[in-house]
Amino acid sequence: MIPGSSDVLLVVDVQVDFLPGGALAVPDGDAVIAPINRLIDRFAHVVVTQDWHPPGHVSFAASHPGRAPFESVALPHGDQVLWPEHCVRGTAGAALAPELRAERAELVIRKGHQSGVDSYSAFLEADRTTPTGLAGYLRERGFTRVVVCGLATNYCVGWSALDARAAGFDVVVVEDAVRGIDHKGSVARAWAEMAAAGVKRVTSRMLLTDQSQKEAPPP
Ligand code: VGL
Ligand code: ZN
Repeated sequence: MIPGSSDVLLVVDVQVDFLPGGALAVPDGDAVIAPINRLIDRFAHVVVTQDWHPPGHVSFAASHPGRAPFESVALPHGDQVLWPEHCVRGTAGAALAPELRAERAELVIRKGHQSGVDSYSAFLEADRTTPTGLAGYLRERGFTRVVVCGLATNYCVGWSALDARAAGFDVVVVEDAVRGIDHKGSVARAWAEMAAAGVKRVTSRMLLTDQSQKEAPPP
């Protein structure tokens, strides 16, 4: 499982607003930072995403008079969960977590930047037709395996993993380097959907320790 030159680490939305104290805090969200930093040290190639919304974005409950966060609304392209205002482009909350070793990222991809369309996925916007360009970038760079970590398991991580699979990549999600926004078993459902699509689930230890050494016969 040791990362090689055709592997890319995809670090999803490790941003101030998704950490404890943030506008849309993921419970225990800051716990992903230490394992992700260890992974960043081991990968030759790192891509980072940022949820990056304009003010008044369609995913904000405040943009829909009379609606509250965590309700859903029907949009022309499908149902949209409404969120507290978060990750407004250029604000402190939209910044990457300061402790994240993001300087190693070769690409930062921003998503959800159209005012009328959300994008949980790093690959395809919520209209399910507008690409972000990430699949083409990864293909052109010759990457074949995408290792996904970050926030939140059942939204941006899960959708990105499924879309990476659909785009033809081998996909691995690092279970101790993700956290979810659990709601009536939705994190477990996200893991089941990923497994059904052929997404592999590993621990960061499996990527950081050379398994071949363990299997070697004792001297
Ligand atoms: C996310 C909800 C709204 C995420 C982004 O990063 O998982 N969740 N916007
Ligand atoms: Zn968002």
